[in-house]
Amino acid sequence: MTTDVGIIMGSQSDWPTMKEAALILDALGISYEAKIVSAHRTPDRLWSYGREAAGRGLKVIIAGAGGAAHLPGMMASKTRVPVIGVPVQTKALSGVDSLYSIVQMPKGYPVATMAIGAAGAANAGLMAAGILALMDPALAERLDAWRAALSASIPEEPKDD
Ligand code: RP5
Repeated sequence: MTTDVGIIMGSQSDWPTMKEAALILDALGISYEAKIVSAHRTPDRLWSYGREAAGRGLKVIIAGAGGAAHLPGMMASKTRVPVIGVPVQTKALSGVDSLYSIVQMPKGYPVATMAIGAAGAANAGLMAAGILALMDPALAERLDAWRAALSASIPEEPKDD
């Protein structure tokens, strides 16, 4: 049994954000692993993770990092497995630094870049689910049900607190 999604992040401090992706994958019954892989602090780990990703059967990688956030782009340079990038919110520059570090990839090595922070991480999980659902009709049904439940939870009119 292979693991479908790799959630990787630059630091333990990214986990509260990246956990939002994991919660979505849990809710949709998608197999994943979560690993700390830092472009700067553990470059050898990044290299071996990228080198082995396709052979291990990973189908999507969700990569989150903050600040000088090189992890998603470097991972995209090392594997053909699609990489979804999550810019983690930072204290100094509110995550705009992370976003700019991830989004502006040169031609040839794409990273599908999400919004900054928790919403971006959750959407990364949903984007991974959408990709996997192309090959998995049962997952497609679960994803459709998840989306319908979200829609149904939105009231038609606002109310006072
Ligand atoms: C990045 O530096 C990580 O992705 C993290 O968002 C940021 C800060 O890391 P810590 O100093 O909290 O470990 O590499």
